[in-house]
Amino acid sequence: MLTPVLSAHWDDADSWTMAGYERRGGYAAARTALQLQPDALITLVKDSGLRGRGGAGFPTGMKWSFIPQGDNKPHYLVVNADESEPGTCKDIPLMMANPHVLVEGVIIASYAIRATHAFIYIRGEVLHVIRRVQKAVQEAYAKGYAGKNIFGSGYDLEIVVHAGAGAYICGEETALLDSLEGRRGQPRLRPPFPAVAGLYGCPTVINNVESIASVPSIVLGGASWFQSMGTEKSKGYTLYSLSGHVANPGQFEAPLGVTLRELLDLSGGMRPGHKLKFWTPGGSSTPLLTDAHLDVPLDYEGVAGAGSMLGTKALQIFDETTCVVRAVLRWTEFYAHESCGKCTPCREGTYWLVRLLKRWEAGQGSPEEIDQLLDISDNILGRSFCALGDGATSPITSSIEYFRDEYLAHLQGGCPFDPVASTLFAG
Ligand code: L3W
Ligand code: SF4
Repeated sequence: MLTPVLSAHWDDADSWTMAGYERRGGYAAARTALQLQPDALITLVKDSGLRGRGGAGFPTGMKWSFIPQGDNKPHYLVVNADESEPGTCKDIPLMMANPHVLVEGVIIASYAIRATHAFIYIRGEVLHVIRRVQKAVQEAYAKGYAGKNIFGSGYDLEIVVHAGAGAYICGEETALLDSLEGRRGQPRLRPPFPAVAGLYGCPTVINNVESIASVPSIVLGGASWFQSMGTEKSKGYTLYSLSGHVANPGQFEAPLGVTLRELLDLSGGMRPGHKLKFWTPGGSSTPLLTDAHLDVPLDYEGVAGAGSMLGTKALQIFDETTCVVRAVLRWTEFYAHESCGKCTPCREGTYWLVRLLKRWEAGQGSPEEIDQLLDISDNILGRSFCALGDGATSPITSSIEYFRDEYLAHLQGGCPFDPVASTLFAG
């Protein structure tokens, strides 16, 4: 069931070096791609069915095709490597273990959209990853795979590795662009989408690390090969990250449409002696699911049918020892801290959600405050400027849907899991 492509050689001692990557056939895809017409590459990626691996699942080839043809403006490729969604740990291991597959994908994607500059925007806290990718880019320049006249094709490309400063909101594509331009990272109004007016007001494709890293395999394997994996509308292989109360947490590369039950089998199951209570399919911005959803196909359609979203494929697994209210409080504190403050529903709403949840966890809530939590969430969802506000409501509304009794149990003297510590949460 595992389909190791991106992660196939992560255990090799030199998996991250140019020598190691080329020994495994690295950069053959870029050589092939630069002999094709750019439009043929866009058609290939469209036909493959590749969808954005950052969370939203937007068709990658379609996004590339939005870049205007025959205009005089510069085009840019920006790789969103600002991996910060709670529980998400796929892009950072990928960049550490196999940075050259990303660099190769950058060359192919930039050529396809006729960009002469590409930026890899990496989360600022992960200095070791920034250094690793910088080293790979330097190696590519030294070999003539970046810079002037790549592979003698006449195509020029400058690749810049940019370090963010550690704000979750800078993973939102337009806030990322503001940050890259040297401003405070805050979301821009869309439309216009970046494909029309992005970096410095020019047509820009922004793709997640994993999306770009998947492109070389599509060039070599072909659209049919990629389509042979996955489900009807969610094609290909992808990286799932499992964390929390599982026997063996880590990254698992498998086709879209695999189920949590199957992934748990691969990771050795729950930690011994414990059973699944709740989980997130794609980080904390996706509604929680329970053990009733063990057989939901982990693709964009299957998870949507279960009332959640696939998101970043960050499966955070919690067993029966976890207090759901405390977990939700912790996530909500994250959103309140990371709210950029631009719009009122998110800025004020997340603050009040934290205040209420702290009272609940300390046993100071009242039954009607459940309705207040839902009411505040309702005033954030769909009324915020960007997806951060919407995401902040997901753990709250879904946890109340599935665990209302556990909220009410907190009214009997605090957290039933840890009554003494719960008093520390008193607001
Ligand atoms: C041109 C149109 N382009 C859409 C493009 C758009 C963007 C992409 C997806 O949120 C999700 C969010 C989080 N013309 C277009 C168009 N586009 N219509 O398509 O756009 P959208 O609006 O569907 O989503 P988004 O704003 O990019 C991303 C979810 O991800 N998430 C968090 C992710 C966090 C990470 C991380 O830390 N690495 O990825 C978790 O679920 O909630 O739903 O490029 O320009 N007409
Ligand atoms: Fe900023 Fe939150 Fe509004 Fe997004 S929803 S613009 S993060 S305040």
